[in-house]
Amino acid sequence: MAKTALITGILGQDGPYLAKLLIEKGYKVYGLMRRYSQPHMGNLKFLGLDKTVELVEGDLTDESSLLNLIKIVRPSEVYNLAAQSFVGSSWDQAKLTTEINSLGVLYLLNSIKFFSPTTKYYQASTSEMFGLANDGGYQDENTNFHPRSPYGISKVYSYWMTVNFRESYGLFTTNGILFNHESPLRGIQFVTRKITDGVARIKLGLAENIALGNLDAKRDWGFAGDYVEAMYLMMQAEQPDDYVIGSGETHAVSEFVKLAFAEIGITDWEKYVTIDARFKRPAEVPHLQARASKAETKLGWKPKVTFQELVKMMVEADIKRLQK
Ligand code: NAP
Ligand code: G4F
Repeated sequence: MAKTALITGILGQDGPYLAKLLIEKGYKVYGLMRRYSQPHMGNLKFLGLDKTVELVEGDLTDESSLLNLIKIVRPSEVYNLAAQSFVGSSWDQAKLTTEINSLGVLYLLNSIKFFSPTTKYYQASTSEMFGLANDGGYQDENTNFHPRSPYGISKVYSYWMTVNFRESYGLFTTNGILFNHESPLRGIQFVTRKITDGVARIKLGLAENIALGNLDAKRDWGFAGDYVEAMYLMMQAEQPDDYVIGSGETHAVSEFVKLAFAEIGITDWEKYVTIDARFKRPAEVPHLQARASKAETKLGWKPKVTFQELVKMMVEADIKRLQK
């Protein structure tokens, strides 16, 4: 019998990459989407998956929709990728962020506990939970949490709820604590896509500059296609556990900008970037850098795409997209 997987957040960035991987491995994949007046299938289409993933309706804020779904589908694995995932909006929409990212996880875990306790559960946890905390400049599974945004706080709740369902009820639940990962499917409001889209527009004469916020923040950036492999590996491990996933390298936003402009032959990038206070945050996470040695040792996971390759891939994809 083919394994079945339910992926929430199927229309976002990670959902389609994960669906592709699981379909290649022979899974039947269900994708949870909320109700739309006009569904946006762009990311699924980009990977040629719009006809192979079976879309099911539901919403993380609606407990009964999740109870029904788990009762009917009883998937082998649930990958909970759905979230209000944009840190910048989480101050103004703190309640909604909490309802989706925290309570939504509780509803989903309860649905599994009641109707399909053998289902394995993956929780999309995040390096934002570390916030200000680090150990000698790095973050790993033993680093304390000091979240800096309502988003980070909402994810600390879901992290611990995921651990608690494992400890209380013996469910197979696992947290992937993923550092920033990007791709041509990244939402346009996140800084990497905003930069690569802006650079592509400047190259094609469609824009003159890019307005950004804090250029000094440092992130550990990788490629989403590599990171979904880590999600899959965590779910195949003999015992459920929690893993930090990242590249181990950190770069300032300004370095990303510099490399992206270099891809179109511009070296004096400062002339094309304006600083706009609207894109600065009430509290910043200044430095993220993963120590992902546990994932390497226990899962055999390592990222393949380098930072430079990622920037190039995203700039090229945006130029191509705009030329169309
Ligand atoms: P994304 O592109 O923002 O996708 C999130 C998806 O969740 C969207 O498709 C969204 O639907 C869906 N969603 C939001 N609210 C929902 C609700 N109430 N019910 C059902 N679906 C809902 O995020 P991503 O980059 O793929 O990230 C996937 C997950 O990993 C997220 O949980 C994120 O917080 C976490 N994470 C991401 C990173 C990263 O660097 N990308 C790092 C660490 C952790 P719509 O399409 O309708 O908006
Ligand atoms: O691209 P960002 O919005 O991503 P952020 O806040 O690091 O969050 C992403 O990664 C998390 C994992 O660590 C995920 F959990 C989360 O869901 C999301 O995927 O911002 C990156 C950095 C920040 O320091 C921000 O202040 O870029 C800085 N920045 C500078 N100018 C900007 C801008 N960010 C955005 N979005 N827009 C700007 O104009």
